[in-house]
Amino acid sequence: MNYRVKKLLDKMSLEKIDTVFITDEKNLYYYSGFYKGEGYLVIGKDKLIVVTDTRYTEYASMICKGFEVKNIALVSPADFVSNGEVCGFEDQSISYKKYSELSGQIKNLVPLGNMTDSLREVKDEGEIEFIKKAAHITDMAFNYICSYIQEGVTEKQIAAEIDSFMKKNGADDIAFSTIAASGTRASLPHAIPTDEKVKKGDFIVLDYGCTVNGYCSDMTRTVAVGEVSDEKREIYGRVLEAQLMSLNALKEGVSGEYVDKVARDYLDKHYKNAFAHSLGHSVGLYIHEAPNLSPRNKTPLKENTVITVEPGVYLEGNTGVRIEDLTVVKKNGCEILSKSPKELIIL
Ligand SMILES: [Mn+2]
Repeated sequence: MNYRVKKLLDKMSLEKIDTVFITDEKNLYYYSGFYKGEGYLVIGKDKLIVVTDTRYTEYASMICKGFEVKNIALVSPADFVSNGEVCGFEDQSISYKKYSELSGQIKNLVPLGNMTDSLREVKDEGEIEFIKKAAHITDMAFNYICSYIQEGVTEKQIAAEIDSFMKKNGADDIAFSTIAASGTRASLPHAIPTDEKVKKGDFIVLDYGCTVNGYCSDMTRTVAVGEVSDEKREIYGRVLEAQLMSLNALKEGVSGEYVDKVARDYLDKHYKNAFAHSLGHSVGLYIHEAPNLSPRNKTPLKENTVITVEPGVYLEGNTGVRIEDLTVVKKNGCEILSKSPKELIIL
């Protein structure tokens, strides 16, 4: 039995849950190795089952060590549960359709909250290796895109170049829709690339990442085109300073709230309320995972949490800057996985 399943069984026994149904696609992969498959897992003491359809049964038998594989057409969830058992379901992600099927068959059904997700918060060595590979491809793409960007290319063209570069260089896929926001649109933290052409004096916010073996990377850099005004240079310097200060504060045992506050207090002094989102989020099989670096996270951070540090300043109708690194929380600091330069680059 793999150590992830073992840890889950320990948690289940503490909560007095006999059997869990895992329906979340990423948790399916995390606990059984079943990548991009459809179906569900049944996990209990002496009970490790992958239920899937005939497109995947042979694959699942090869990949999911220690699991029995059942054909979804021939079984129903109730077949795996004996009378009186307490069963858990993933209430935070299950579809209403799947929930209806489960609850129609199983009496003692309880919501698991974040039990199955929370085990993914701390990454193991193998997971960190995949994330490092993804971060490396992301860095290579930054180097490439700096040679591509010039006056007259569009945001959409820039985004397409980044995406195809990453796929040609070993990424399985992009981790989320690439952001390339130029001109006044740089003030939109999650801008969608348009046909707008890059102009002299623009800032361009580039926020993108890729996946390797299902694990995501995430990085943001802001570059200037042609020339940069004193105002823009100053904003850039402040965001970089806030980012370096918060990277310095990040380590095991401090809270997400604390690290967020380091950047927020500094930026608020210079640009009141212009840092409009939280400082960072964990990254793993999902691009946004818990825990976060945010005013709402008062829990001490654990070693080997993979988390972003991404302060920004957004001035509506004017411009915006964000600088984001992907990091691993360590005992006495953090390891920065994003290696792309952070001094202001003028292309
Ligand atoms: Mn991010």
